[in-house]
This record gives sequence, structure tokens and C-alpha cells, in this order.
Amino acid sequence: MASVIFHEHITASGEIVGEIRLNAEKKLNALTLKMIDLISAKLDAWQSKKNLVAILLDSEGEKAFCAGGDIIKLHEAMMRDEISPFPTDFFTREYQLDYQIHTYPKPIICWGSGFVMGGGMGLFAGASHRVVTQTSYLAMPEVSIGLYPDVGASYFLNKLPGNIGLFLGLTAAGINAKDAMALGMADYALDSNQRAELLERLLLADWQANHHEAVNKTLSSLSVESHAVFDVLPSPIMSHQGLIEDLMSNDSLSDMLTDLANIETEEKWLMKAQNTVANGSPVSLVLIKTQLERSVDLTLKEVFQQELEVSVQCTRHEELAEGVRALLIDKDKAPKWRYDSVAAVEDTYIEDLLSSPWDKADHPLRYL
Ligand code: QUE
Repeated sequence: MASVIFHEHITASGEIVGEIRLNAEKKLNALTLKMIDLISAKLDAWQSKKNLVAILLDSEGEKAFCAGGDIIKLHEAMMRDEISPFPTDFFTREYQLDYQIHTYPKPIICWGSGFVMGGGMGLFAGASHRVVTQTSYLAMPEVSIGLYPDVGASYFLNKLPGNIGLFLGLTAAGINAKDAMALGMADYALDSNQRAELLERLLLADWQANHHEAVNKTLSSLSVESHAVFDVLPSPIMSHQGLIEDLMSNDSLSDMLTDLANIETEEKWLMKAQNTVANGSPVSLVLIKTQLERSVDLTLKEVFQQELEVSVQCTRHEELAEGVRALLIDKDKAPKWRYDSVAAVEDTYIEDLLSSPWDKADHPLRYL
């Protein structure tokens, strides 16, 4: 069966609404290179199709829009004796797709219901109309596997208020619909039961005027009907903004993490954040802070180019391979990290991860 399903829905007045449905439900719709290439090619084709007015990007099943990327395949490539071209191909084409979504001229409505993590956030963040529901769980969990938040996160985490982006990267804390709306990470909050209704209303919308406006109106009209669902949600991040800023105002990463670990709390989300940091890769923790800092003044395009360098370097160092082994392959959840603490991480290891594998003229994303 096809890993991505495409539909051209005809509207009441004869236009087309394109639907891209991720179709790998058992793998939580994690992105494979095949899926990336299929989506990218279809976006190209639909861009020049005159009567195609909007795109709905969603997925099969209720559990996840997209929980990440095909890290297992990446791991196989990393374990080969010689350097495999696969990691470079995978990340190059994944970031190209992410950038394509960010810069796409037609409205893209992304149905970010259920898990939206890692690679899924890369698709979601770039959509012009980002929809969350009461089941949404947005997160960048790479600290757990020895990676860092990529797929444009070096850009979008830096755009969040204060140091919340750094906190989210270090702790992999999940964002629900209420926090996502408050943080500007989502545009509309709908009831997860409104998915079919959304498509129906898109097909009845007035597409004569501005297409982005037509989508705005459709989503707005649905969201006023779903308020009650969200009023009852907690907003862990927004209600702890003071605490997060206090933690992140420490001068050193070590102090930030020590203060976080020393908070006495019964709150599940915060205990989970403490636990994730305690078990996470010290290399990742240092890399995450460094990467966000060095990306502050970069454009989105520059961010994807730089992330490609770092991600490919990560596939050529042991930390990521060990993290994937422990969490996703052997599932012993006991990675043997290279260093015991962030204080022990050597500058040279981070410098190696930040050095470009290519000369400028050979950079795979030089024409992005
Ligand atoms: C941290 C991560 C990832 C993860 C788990 C972590 C990640 C990722 C996946 C994932 C999810 C579903 C799949 C799959 C991989 O899990 O990046 O193949 O079917 O892609 O703790 O960073």
C-alpha cells in the first residue's frame, strides 16, 4: 500500500482541494525518504495546477499526525563500515520538503492531531494553517537519542517567547493545543472530531477571492464551535513561564540543568522533563544550546543549510547511533553516552559536530 495517499477533492464550485495523507499508521506515520519524495513531487505538481486552491496535509489514524523520521533506516546506514550517502540524501530531501512547505504559495492546512514530533514538526511548522486538537502533543524529543532539534527547529524554537524554545529543546517537553496556541506554534484549535467537517466546509467555501482568506474563514467558523473542548485543557508551559525563565536565566548550562533537577514537584509534565534531561545525551544538551545560539540571526534558508551540516555530522559520530540503539532498536533505554555530564563534554567534540562536511561549493543545499 502507498505510504502517502493523494486525493483531488472537487469543490462545489469546481476548484480542487488537494489532500496529502500520510499512510504509515503503524509507524505513527514516521517519514521515510520515499514519503518525502512523494510529497515533494506532488507539491511541485500542485503548485502549477491553476484550479487547485488549497492543500490539506493530514494522516491516517488518530494517534499521530507524524511522530518523526525513519531513524531505523538512518541507523542501518550509520552502522556500515564506509560512509553511506543515505544520511545526506535523507536529511537533504527532508529539509528541502520542509522549506518547500514553509515557502509554498498556496494555503497548506496541516492537521496536527495526536503526536507531532521531530520530523512531523518539520512539516507542521511550515504550514500556513497549523491546526491542533485536544489530542495534539507537539515535541522535539531528539535529546533522548543523541541528536538535536532539527527540521527548522533552530529557527522556530528561537522565535518562541523568552527562552522557552531552549527549554523545549533541552527537556523534550510536549506542547498541547492550548500551549501551542498561546506560544504561536499553532493557528487554530479544533475538535479532533471535526476532521471530516473541515474537508466538507473547504469544499463548500467561496474560492472566488483570496484563497488564504477562504481557508481562514473556514477554520475560524469551525473553531468557534470547539471552544469548550479547549477551555478544560491545562497549559503547563504558559502557566510556568516564570519558572522556565528563572531556570534558563542561569549563565551556564550546567546550572540550568542542576536547578531543573533540584525542583521538588509532583507535577507529571515537570517530572517527565527532569527525567528526560537526566537520561538524555550530555552531548545533545550542549549541542542544543550551542545550535540555538548560533542560529539566532540566520534566515530560515541558512538554518536548513546549517542543520544539514550538523545532522550529517551527527550520523558520523557515535552518540546518535548509541541513542537510537538504546531507545528504538534494542529498547533497553540504557544508552551508554560518551560523557557523564554536560560539564565533561569536550569542546572539540562539539566543534567536530559543527564543522561542515562540505566546501561551500559542494553543499547539498546550496541552491535551496
Ligand atoms: C526521540 C526521537 C525520536 C523518537 C523517539 C525519541 C525520533 C523518531 C522516532 C520515531 C517514532 C516512530 C517511528 C520511528 C521513529 O522516535 O526522532 O521509526 O515509527 O523519529 O525518544 O528523536
